[in-house]
Amino acid sequence: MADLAAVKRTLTEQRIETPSWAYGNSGTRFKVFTQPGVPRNPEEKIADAAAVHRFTGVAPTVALHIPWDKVDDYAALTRYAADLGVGIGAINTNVFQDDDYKLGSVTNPDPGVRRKATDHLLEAIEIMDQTGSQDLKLWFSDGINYPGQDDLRTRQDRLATALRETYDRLGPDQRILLEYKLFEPAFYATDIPDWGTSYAHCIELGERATVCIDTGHHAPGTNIEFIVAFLLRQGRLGAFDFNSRFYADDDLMVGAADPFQLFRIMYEIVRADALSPSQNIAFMLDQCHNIERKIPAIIRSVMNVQEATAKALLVDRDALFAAQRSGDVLEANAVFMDAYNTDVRPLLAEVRADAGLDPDPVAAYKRSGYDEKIIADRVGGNQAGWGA
Ligand code: AOS
Ligand code: ZN
Ligand code: ZN
Repeated sequence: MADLAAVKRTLTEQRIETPSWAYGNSGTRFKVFTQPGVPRNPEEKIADAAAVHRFTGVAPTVALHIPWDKVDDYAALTRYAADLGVGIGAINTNVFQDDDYKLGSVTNPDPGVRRKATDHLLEAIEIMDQTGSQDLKLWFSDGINYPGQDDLRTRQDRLATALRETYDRLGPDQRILLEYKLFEPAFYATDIPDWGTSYAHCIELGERATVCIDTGHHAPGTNIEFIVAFLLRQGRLGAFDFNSRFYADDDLMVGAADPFQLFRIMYEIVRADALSPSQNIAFMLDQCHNIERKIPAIIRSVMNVQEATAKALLVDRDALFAAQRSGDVLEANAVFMDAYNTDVRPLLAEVRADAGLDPDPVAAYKRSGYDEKIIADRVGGNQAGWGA
């Protein structure tokens, strides 16, 4: 049996990072639906992230995206966040939004565009110096649409050159989170399409380069928990971008489409003792709430991660390992499924009550009046930046 007191302690220590862009308006390429009360500036996004933290107690950092969250004074923004009870987390870069990047950013055939893109990555590290962030999150939309459009191998060389320059600029406590994505916006070949490509570049760069797994960035049917287990074993799992998907990069609430997959992922984390903040794995959300209210959706997402984690912690590992060693296939599977099939909501309600929180964060948020207040106060909220 899992030790319940230890499970509760671990759940109290869990940390989940929310993304600034999830608080803004978003949509698909067909339509961005605006919502009343959405943030008009980075400060208001941070205020919403702080609200999520107040109700959940486990979301103390917010990831920024440059230039969507560009301000003149990042040290002041960091102090503003601290006053609201949150910290600035990963700095996300954007080398996909300018016309210049039509043929790629750091892999573009034009050296001038490559320079511009790399300079943006270096600028993001300067911002990290001011916010105290340790994580530089890199996602490249780079790729090609047609066979022969550009040289696949040369593009890898260009990518490696830009990554090297960026890595060499990192401070001693900073690291790279290198994200991969199978396709979109490039439809034939993406320059970092999978975890293996990201991992190989990380190995080439050095130990402060780690892989970021966005759960929506795989081919259907990919066994993501295998990737998690593999990268953890190699010490190269840096972060998650959690979300869920039915088809492609849907960016829906994590745990909504496939809570069982989320449980299997969290089991590998627990199995590797990698949940504690001291293990330095950033559990981030990367979601868009196109049709639902954003703050309660983010609270729900945080709770979904907590529920999957609680179930993973409840796996009776002694019994599981014993069944595995003896080759008892059905018993091993039964032990695993027992944990998954446990209703952990009462346990999490207790964990929250013990921490002085409302046991039902979504209901507490609804009662709080925060939603009504932002709707009244904020007129003319901004789009997150894009519709993905
Ligand atoms: C894009 O598909 C990726 O998931 C990115 O991580 C992210 O959504 C974007 O870069 C916003 O920062
Ligand atoms: Zn992502
Ligand atoms: Zn994505």
